[in-house]
Amino acid sequence: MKLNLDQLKDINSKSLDLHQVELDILSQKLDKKGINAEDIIKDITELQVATPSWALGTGATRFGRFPGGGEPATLEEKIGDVGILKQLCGQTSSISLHIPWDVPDNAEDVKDLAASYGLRFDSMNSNTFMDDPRGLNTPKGLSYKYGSMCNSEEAIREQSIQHNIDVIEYGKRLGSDSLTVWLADGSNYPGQANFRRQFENVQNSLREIYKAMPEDWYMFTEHKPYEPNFYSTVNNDWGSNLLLAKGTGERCLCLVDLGHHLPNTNIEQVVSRVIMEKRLAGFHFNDSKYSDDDLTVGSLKPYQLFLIFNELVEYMKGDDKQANELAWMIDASHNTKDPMEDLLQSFDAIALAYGQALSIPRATLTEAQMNNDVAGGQEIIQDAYRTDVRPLVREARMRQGAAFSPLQAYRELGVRKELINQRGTRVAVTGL
Ligand code: LRH
Ligand code: MN
Ligand code: MN
Repeated sequence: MKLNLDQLKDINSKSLDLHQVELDILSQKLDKKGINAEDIIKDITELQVATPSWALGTGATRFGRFPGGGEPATLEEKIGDVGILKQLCGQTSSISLHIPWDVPDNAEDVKDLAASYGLRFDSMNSNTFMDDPRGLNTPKGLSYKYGSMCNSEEAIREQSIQHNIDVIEYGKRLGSDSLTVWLADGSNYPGQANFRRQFENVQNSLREIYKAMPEDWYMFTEHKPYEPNFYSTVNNDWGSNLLLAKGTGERCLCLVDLGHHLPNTNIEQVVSRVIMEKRLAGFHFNDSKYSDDDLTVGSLKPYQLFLIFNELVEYMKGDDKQANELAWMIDASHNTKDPMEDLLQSFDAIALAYGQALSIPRATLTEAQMNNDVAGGQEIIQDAYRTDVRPLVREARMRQGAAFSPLQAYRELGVRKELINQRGTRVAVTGL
């Protein structure tokens, strides 16, 4: 299903006059702070965030699942859904796959189909945290019950290395250029495993996979302190992640998933440290209250998201070219929302946080910091956070032919209803 662009234009035109007034006022306000609204609009347009293929169907908790209708059942349909999201918000132009949840057997056709929607393939995710019932991630038929790369059994370690190499092969055919490795490896009880031995096994396995990557590929390692192992995980925090990345190779970088931190962790500071070490890969955006809740981006801690973008903007506006290569992705899962609506809200939250961070007068902030003006520094940051940058986000969308308010347009155009008409009330197959 492709949306009719004229319809989007018609919907926008209803609020065009008011938008223009709001944009003018905001541009003047920013101008007073020495900030050019046009620059922010351009930057917002350029920030493209990948959609994960597993977020297009209704998620679940371990207690149940409440799927809606019209969900995509095949990779082709998932690509179609991302195409719709792109048309609506203009903020996503790539899709990230999890093998074996979405296996592109016909990679060339799938690549062409994606290209017809203006989409490419983002980072490839391997999966050694479950045993696929079809055996698609267990080439030797062995179980990952006690871990994959950390496993005490060499054959299982070899199997997980092979699975990752298989994922790289799929990715090569799809035109991807990175592999994301998140490991569930760890232990559930003290005494179950030796921390050091597990870490060394993982480190050695990552090195083997790294050797199998094409020379222009990157490996992203993703840390997480708990779940599904609840006593220890091997790649538990940013420090371990950094050790693994450095021990693996130059093109191994650290991915930050916003839900993968212990309560009250200062994530923006973690981001700053990893940037300092030139090892930031990018993000899995989501939000959480308690743990890895995978809730809609910016739904609970929008200020934290803004502060993270504050660090990122400083990095992106600096001299390091690597900052232009960051991998942006949403990693959310929705049990009680239409997944497409949730994704649209997530894209919106990202654009707003980015726009707000871009509206911080950096030189003035540095001056306050250098003068130990504590209250002054806080004022500058909070003034930017309290600035309503929605007119800039709307303008960025309009210039791309997308909708002022993607969620509203999605509803007005009856997209879900149309998808239910086409696909029926069946539900998507995802691994979550
Ligand atoms: C692990 C994780 C990781 C997986 C995804 C499904 O919690 O964040 O990125 O690939 O969830
Ligand atoms: Mn993640
Ligand atoms: Mn997660």
